[in-house]
Amino acid sequence: MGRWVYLNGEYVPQEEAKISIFDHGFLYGDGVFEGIRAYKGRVFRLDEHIQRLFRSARAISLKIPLSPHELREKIKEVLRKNELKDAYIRVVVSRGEGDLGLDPEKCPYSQLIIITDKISIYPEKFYEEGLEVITSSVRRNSLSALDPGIKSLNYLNNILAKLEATAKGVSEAIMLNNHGYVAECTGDNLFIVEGGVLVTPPAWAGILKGITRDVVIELAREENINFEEKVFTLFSVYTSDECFLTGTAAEIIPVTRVDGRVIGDGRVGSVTKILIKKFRELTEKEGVPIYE
Ligand code: PXG
Repeated sequence: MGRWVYLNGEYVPQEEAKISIFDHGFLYGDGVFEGIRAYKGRVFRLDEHIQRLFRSARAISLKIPLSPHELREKIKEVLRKNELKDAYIRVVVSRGEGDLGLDPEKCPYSQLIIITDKISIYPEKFYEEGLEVITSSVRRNSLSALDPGIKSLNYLNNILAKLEATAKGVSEAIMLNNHGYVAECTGDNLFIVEGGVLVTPPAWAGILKGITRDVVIELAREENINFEEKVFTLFSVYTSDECFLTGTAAEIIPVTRVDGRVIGDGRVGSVTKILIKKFRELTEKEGVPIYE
């Protein structure tokens, strides 16, 4: 089904959208990206995603060839051109074409791509019964090597953990940081509930600060759910009352089994249920309109 892709200032049919084999995004994973979602004609937390993209780019000294405002308008334009209302939006900025060496200075033009597609949602069963996850033997990148706060095109760290998850027949894996504390999952942040308190690792534990994570923290405040950002180990996960993951694609997804241990009573907990309900309500009413 022919969709349009935005590629460096032009609209190209997606099957004809090509980038150079000398692009450093391809050669070295040198670039940044965002995964954004639109619900019923509105883009959810668009400005937050754009802000994170610009911050990721700044962290690697990468120039984005549009202003945040221009990018915002372009994203809406691509969605309109493809007549999408519920969509997954992938914005990719790569270092662009250079030579075979590492030097980013040899790449004069960064490349900006906006891909939009239908969203493939997880089966409703996962939200009702919870997901089983494992802990990966692959540690999350250390803050001093490649800060996980940068949403870079270099996702091999996460892919290695994902391989382990799929090899064990599950769809997500918990990644610990170099010190053995829980960081996050391969494409989702992690929360636990212990003694009525909602807990998630802080940014300095070495995580991507998820937009969905921020929304959950906001919702918890509104619902008077006690919340704490702190580091914890797998022991806290195994002994938690509730556990769930958050991400743009997954939204809020309950976890009921970790490394073969049953979490809480094995059913989706009450705090998780409230947050899922509130999150869904928010996605229905909030967001930047595409067609206005
Ligand atoms: N941690 C990591 C490492 C991520 O990549 C999240 C947390 C959640 O962040 P947001 O802002 O989405 O709440 C992510 C983002 C996919 C896919 O197709 C998902 C992400 C990245 C790339 C692809 O499932 N998740």
